[in-house]
Amino acid sequence: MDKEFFKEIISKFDIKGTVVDIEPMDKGLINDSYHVFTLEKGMPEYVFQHINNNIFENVDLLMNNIVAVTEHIRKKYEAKGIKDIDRRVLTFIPLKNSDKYYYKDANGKYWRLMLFIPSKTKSEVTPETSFEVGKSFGDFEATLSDLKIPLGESIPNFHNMEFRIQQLKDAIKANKAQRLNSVSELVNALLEDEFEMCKGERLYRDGKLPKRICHCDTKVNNLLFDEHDNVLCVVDLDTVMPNYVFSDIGDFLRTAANTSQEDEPDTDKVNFNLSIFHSFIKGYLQTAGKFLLPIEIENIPYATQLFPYMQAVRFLTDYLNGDTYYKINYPEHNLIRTKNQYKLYQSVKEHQIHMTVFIKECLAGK
Ligand code: GN1
Ligand code: MG
Repeated sequence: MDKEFFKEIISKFDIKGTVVDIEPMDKGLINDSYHVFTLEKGMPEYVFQHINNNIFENVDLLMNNIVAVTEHIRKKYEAKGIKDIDRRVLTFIPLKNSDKYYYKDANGKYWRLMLFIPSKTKSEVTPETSFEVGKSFGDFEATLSDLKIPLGESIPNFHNMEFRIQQLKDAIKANKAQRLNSVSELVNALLEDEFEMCKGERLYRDGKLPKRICHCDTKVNNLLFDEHDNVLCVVDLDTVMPNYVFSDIGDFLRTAANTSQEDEPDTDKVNFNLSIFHSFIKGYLQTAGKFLLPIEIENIPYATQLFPYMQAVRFLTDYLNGDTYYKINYPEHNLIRTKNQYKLYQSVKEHQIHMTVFIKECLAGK
């Protein structure tokens, strides 16, 4: 980390106070983040981030999305008289004398700056926290449901299952890393369920399923909590884009309701945790239930299956391509992840009827 270089870039932004120190923050696999300290008491601290434009290719679109979203949330909170707004929504800092919210350096790297929010994060959930998380992500969608500015897709086709299947098929055809032989069984098993899992895209084409503004990376570590463990703020807004609500339901449960980590090699340890499902869905329906259509609610069990399935397809695609997208710690890492997610997918499948009954009971207020 070149502090002097960073200071130079930070000085392009419209900051208050004098930068005294910059420390790396350990959050995020995709963007690198740094905590910026200022000299004067009472001046804000900042988070300085390098935006990974290999993944987010259109930084202009990305930052327009984020600014539209945060300004909308801020206005609604102000109208509601919510206090402490600077801790409840991210505040991005523009460049000096400009309406641009990112800086492109001479090497073509992109940077942004936002206010630092003193808070806690969590990497694990309990049924209690899952309920709060469900409420928060449902509320996030509800708050953005009347945003008039159209958002772009910061990663085109990010959660489009048909597109992800096509990428897998392309990877199979190219067999770049010469690994196809060793995974043919897994490939066949995944492709067997392709039609069923692409249901969302068909419902959308038939005009039955809407796209709404979703977070699309609903992990518990993308929420900030206050000192009393109440949710303060939804962060990591890079993937906020129009999508099916399935994304926000499915990706949370994929990560939080797995009884192990997504790269646990022993698949016997991988199971679907129903109590996390129950509490998340209860919380989510409390805030999102107001605007969801019956078709979205009916398909919550499908959404819950879809995400481990999609993730297995994405990990396997990367494995076949020679590990170019996800960071790996050892050669078979993506294969281990694929097997893990496939096992989770199977475990979720076993609970389909239970999930459907639970949702009905929830709506009936039981
Ligand atoms: C990536 O970096 P992280 O963990 O927030 C990926 C997600 C995957 C996840 C799998 C932009 O997210 O979609 O579900 O890895 N994000 C992007 O661990 O591709
Ligand atoms: Mg993320």
